[in-house]
Amino acid sequence: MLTAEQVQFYRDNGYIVLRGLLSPTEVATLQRVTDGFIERSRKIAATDEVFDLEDGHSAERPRLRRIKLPDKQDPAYAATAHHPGILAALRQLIGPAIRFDSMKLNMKPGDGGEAVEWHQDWAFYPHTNDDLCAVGIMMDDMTPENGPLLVVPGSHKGPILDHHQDGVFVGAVTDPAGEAAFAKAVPLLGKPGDVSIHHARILHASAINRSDRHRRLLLLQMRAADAWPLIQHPVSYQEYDALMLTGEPSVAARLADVPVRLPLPRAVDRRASIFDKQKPLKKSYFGRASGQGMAAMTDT
Ligand SMILES: O=C(O)CCC(=O)C(=O)O
Repeated sequence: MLTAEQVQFYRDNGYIVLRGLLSPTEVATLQRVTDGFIERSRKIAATDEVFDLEDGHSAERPRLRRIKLPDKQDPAYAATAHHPGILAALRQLIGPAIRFDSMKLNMKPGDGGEAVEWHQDWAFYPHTNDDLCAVGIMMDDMTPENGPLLVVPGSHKGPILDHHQDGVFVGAVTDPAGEAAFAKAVPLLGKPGDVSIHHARILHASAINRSDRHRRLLLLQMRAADAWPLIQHPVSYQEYDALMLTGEPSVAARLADVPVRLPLPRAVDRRASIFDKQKPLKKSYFGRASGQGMAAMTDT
């Protein structure tokens, strides 16, 4: 149960970190399953439907940056969407009826795991109202060095910045106005089992992993049941209904006065990972681990 102060903090700032929401046993299970995927990735040479690999990945030095749709890959991941502590918090933050959207496991291997450039999730999937958030389950220590999530407090109440370059959606803020806001970012540090929740409109990013250890963050995208997607419509009503986690589904979409920019036209397929969507970016905020081809605006 969140306190009234915690709920107000989320409303004002657009994020919250909840300590120890997952038990040590629950986290150990996720870590063990994930270690198994890292081992399996040694046999994979190129990004596929499950494994999203950094350049330079090899059997000797696996560079797995994302497990795609982890809920479809192992029941331990799928179970996190039904976690009672997470659902209880979400009921207080976005309402009694909650629908699952999707899940991803972002890895950032040690010694240079890739940055995620500044963006607002809302720019990727606007809905009829903005009671949407991403739940981040920390599977490792999140430290200043290993590329923790960075968020700009209060930016969820601001505009949706331009995520287009040369007229196509590139999944990262290209509006120079963003830079003043990025300077106000705070890192979401924590321990395995801590959980962050950030609003779909908040400006966020994460830097290169400069430690020698993994930084693994399981991200669950959640939405109020009456928030309906403005694009990427569900394949069927039945399938959409099956995504309900708690409360009653509704066909009465709630319309809110929210800023919307559609992520169109697209530079790459909409199912591509954020790493591939952001690849065409000419100007990187964090630079590239390899140092090739990009001038970093800052080096964090
Ligand atoms: O893994 C991270 O640090 C951030 C990922 C993120 O924001 C995203 O995938 O939308």
